[in-house]
Amino acid sequence: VHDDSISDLEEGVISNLSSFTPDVASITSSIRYHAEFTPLFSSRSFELPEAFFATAQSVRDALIINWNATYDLHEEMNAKQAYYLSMEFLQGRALLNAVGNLELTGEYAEALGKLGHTLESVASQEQDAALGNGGLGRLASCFLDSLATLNYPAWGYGLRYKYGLFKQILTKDGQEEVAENWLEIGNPWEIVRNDISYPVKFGGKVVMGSDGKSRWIGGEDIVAVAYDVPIPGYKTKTTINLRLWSTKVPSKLLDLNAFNAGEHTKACEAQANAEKICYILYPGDESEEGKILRLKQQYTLCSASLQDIITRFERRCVGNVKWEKFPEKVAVQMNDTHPTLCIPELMRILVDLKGKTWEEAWSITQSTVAYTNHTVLPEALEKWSYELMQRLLPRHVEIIEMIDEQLIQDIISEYGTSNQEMLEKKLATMRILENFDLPASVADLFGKPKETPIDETGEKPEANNEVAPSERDELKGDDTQKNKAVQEPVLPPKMVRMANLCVVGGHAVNGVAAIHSEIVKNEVFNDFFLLWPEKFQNKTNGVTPRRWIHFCNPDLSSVITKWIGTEDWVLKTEILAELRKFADNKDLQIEWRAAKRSNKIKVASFLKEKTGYSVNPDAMFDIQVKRIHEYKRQLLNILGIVYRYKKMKEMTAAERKAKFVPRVCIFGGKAFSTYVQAKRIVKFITDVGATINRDSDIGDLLKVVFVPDYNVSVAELLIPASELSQHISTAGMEASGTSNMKFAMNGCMLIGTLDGANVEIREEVGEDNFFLFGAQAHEIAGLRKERAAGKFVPDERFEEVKKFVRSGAFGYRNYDELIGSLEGNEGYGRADYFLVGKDFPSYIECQEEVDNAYRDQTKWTKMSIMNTAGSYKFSSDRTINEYAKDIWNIEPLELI
Ligand code: GPQ
Repeated sequence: VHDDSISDLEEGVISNLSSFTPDVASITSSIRYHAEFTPLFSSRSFELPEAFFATAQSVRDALIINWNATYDLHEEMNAKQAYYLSMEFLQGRALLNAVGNLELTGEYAEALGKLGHTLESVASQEQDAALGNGGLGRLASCFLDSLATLNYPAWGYGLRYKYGLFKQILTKDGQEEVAENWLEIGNPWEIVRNDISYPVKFGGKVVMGSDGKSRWIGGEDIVAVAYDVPIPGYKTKTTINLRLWSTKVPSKLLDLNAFNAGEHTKACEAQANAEKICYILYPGDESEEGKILRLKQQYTLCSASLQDIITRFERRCVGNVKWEKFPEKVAVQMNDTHPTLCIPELMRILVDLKGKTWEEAWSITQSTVAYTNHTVLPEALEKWSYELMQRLLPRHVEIIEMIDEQLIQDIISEYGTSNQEMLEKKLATMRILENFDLPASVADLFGKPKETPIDETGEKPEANNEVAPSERDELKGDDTQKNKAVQEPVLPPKMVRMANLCVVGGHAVNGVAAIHSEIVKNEVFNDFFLLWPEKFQNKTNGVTPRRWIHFCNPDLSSVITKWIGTEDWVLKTEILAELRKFADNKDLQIEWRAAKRSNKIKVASFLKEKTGYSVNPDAMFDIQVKRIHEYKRQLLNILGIVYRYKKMKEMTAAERKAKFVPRVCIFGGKAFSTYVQAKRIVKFITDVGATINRDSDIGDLLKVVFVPDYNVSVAELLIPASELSQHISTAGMEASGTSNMKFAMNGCMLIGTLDGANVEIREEVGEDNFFLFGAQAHEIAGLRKERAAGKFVPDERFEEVKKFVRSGAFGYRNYDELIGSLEGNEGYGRADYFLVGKDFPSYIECQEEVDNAYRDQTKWTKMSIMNTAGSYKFSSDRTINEYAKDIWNIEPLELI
């Protein structure tokens, strides 16, 4: 039992549970026991979903034994521990993963068989835990799996949102969002820790105490309560902890007087305000958000987690606390800028509460925290209004101001003051505070008091001066603001740049793929890189091979194990490279294709059930699943399909058959609820599908299906069945991508640009086994300039496809805005910012190559094998080992 001593009673229970032996008989009786004693359900029947809950509870018992043992080991060894702080964990379902990691899949299947169920049907009852939006959240979950598997002393910290990511429903009008109450029937995996809670405060003011120290007083008090989720490693007892915070009102604040006087509403107000913080996951994906609630969420995560980490550190020091040793015991990783407040919060605790000097606290903080950047999109680099932050976190703002001042001094001492123009530019890009006067301490160095220039872009106006692309529509419609700006110029708002604070306050900054880390160094944070080159690193993302091949694709997994002769590849993915030796072997090829086909059959029946469309499992399954975003260019994919359809319609049936390989084009992904253009894309894809799928001339030659409500479980079904997957972002814009890795592992060919991790995947699987097209990252800025200057001459095939859409081939609604965005006319923002028109010709030519390759199934199967064989680098085990060694300095600790 964590964080306090074990009572005699609990000890008795634990020793009793330890006798839980994982044979079929004891598993059966454990499931029966839980079916009977889970008060939610009647004991007379053992039906779904009761069967799921009882099974999950029985698995949970086994996890808790290992979880406690892991905790005790960490406590006893007092080794350095890493903490991964993330606003998102996209865990998906846990049951099959847990029994698989415990190596009890066969036993549970047999036990459930005896009780009249299959493990699969029981597992399918579980709700996806969708406490994340997309890649960033799923990466955090893959990292937890690897941390546990590799026996690292490490925990995750996050928030327990009552409502996770919305459920997507597709209607005739496009996407609709419905709240999904994933906790409604209970979450069997969490353990509520009413014994572990911390106060968190907002607002109030800062006063100077008689001891000369700042004190933060008054304001709104809430309490963060821990909910623990055990995370089992694969083939190891190590079971680490994901601690999620939920918020409530401190009991002393429940207004009893008001309650007694019958004013129930008032009494509950504070409670509602506190609980609201963890009510809902912010449904954004790489877009800026400015609501107080989001800042409260971020601060709750940082404050509660740091208090918890510090409590543990102090306890493990057993009466001999040496704060300078803190970085030798604790590493904190900030998953993007969302947990940036860790930096001022750790400073506040050390200086205000633990009596450290500023210099001591700064050195401890810097050596403890590190920052991962996940995007170069300017609108996603978080900035907070200074005024708002001051209202909510007045003491933190003081601390941030001091860090900013210290940074200014560092910059001046590095560059001197002789070249004032250069210095001003540096300050303008690097300062944490934006649109601020220089602090008095340095202002006189500049002759006269000066405002720092407003232009934040420094040397690269074209890289950063853009209007946030995803916000274009919203800006376009807002005439009032435009007019106002003309009439009375307003002062630019004072902002706090969280990314700059992260770079300054941490000891390491990393990008998530080689090309992305280069862009981070040479563009996004170039001035910081020139000042502190040693801070910058690359950590190419990875995915867990357990969930993303071994468990989700058992058929292919058995084929791999059979041919390599060992199952060790699940832990040591480099062994997958041995498949290369057999890539031409006919027998392997037959087995390989059979595995793929059985996965395709499952998907075909899933598509029928979800969308009503019937698809031919012998057609090529061509998939693009990811968040809907203009930079990910689902529009390029669907326009390619429209072009293909138009060509088919111009041919005779025989010509069509000779020219085109039958394809099922599958889309999936959610659009941010206010991202108008993304929602138009969803609607357009479903409209195109509706027309093509009922066209009897076309039949099985082309089907277009949009799978509703794409989530982790849907991914686990689709990825093993895919033959071609699309990763076609405008070069330089996708930080890494992680589904590209999952597809390659499952023997799927990629069509893609030289962007994110595609670059490294192509290197590993070989150029011949990757369909490459499109402009390269270094060309993009020039192409955009050319485009804006009206110098771009579109390919006639691009003109043709746009004209076809406009002709009403798929109805008329919405298409003006969509097609207009590719032309930049009628106020639809910058002309084709994502360069769909530029890449269209090379894209459709590349798709012809895909057809040609697919016709030769022997060749295609070999390419497929080469993709799995070359995917070994993309295991999150490799990524986590790199973080552990290069950033966290932690060592594995194994339970025996
Ligand atoms: N990513 Cl900043 C997200 O999913 N959400 C975000 O808010 C940000 C980044 C993604 C990014 O787009 C992908 O390219 C990465 O593969 C992924 O993070 C994990 O690094």
